[in-house]
Amino acid sequence: MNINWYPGHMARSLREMGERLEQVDLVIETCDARLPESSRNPEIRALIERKPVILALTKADLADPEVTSEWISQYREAGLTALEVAIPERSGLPRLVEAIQESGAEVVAHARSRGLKARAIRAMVVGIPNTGKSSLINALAGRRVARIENRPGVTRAPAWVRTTGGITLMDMPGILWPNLGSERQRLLLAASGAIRDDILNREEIAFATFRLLRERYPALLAGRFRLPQDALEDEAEDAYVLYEEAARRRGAVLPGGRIDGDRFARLLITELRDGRIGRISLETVADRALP
Ligand SMILES: Nc1nc2c(ncn2[C@@H]2O[C@H](COP(=O)(O)OP(=O)(O)OP(=O)(O)O)[C@@H](O)[C@H]2O)c(=O)[nH]1
Ligand SMILES: [Mg+2]
Repeated sequence: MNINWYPGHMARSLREMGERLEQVDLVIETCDARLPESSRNPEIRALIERKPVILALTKADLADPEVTSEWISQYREAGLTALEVAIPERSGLPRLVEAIQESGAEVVAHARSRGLKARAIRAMVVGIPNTGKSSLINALAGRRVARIENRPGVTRAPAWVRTTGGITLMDMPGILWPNLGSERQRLLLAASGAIRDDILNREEIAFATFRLLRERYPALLAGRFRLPQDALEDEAEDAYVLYEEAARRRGAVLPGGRIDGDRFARLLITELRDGRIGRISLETVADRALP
């Protein structure tokens, strides 16, 4: 990985997040349900510690539901308010609104006790890039206020959005941290779409993903790439040979017969991100002991 990749605007956004924190009652931290712990930025966590936090595991429709439930239980046991959301199915949104109202109830009660009209509860939505912060805000607002795109780094500046239920949300730019965890975590972050594809080697991302799918979801891999499942489950079979076979079956072949590595890597990563391989979790509770 290019060690000079960390963009200056992220450091600035982190500073701005710290300054703006005073303006909010609580924070909604988003992480990707497919790799919850590895998609939480430790620098953001340290910063928002002094505020009530709701952890939203986003894109739950793309993740393995059983693994997501385990994550939620684990987080709740650790004392965190954690819930899953899936925007395409609009699931988890009422619970999130409830959690925001619960967490902000004191603000409202305080105003009432002083005979004042309750002001809106103010929450800041933070997280790494491409975890659905703007999508979440649009869904809660019931209209397209924030720009959404399937690439990291779309939101560039903080913005307030009024939603229903007496809640005002602040959309924030996604922020990464300089080292991004272990090599494996970096590759999974890249596979999920949180890091620009050109920062890491695309074929490495694709091959790492392939090996993970082989280990955890051989039936889905076999189905999507027309590979024999028994070969995928046979440890004696070489992973790269199977990977090349998958590329061939999907037509990623160069004139002369070698596989078109770049084309297949793009195809695999795109299909994973779009959920076309199936509902996949890239990280289980057992993979990551919680701090
Ligand atoms: N399948 C699925 N896709 C989602 C969900 N939420 C967001 N997305 C998609 O994820 C991509 C990124 O969404 P954004 O809302 O722009 O993410 P963001 O966190 O605001 O990203 P930055 O502004 O770059 O930090 C878009 O293609 C969304 O359509 C979800 O719950 N499920
Ligand atoms: Mg955004």
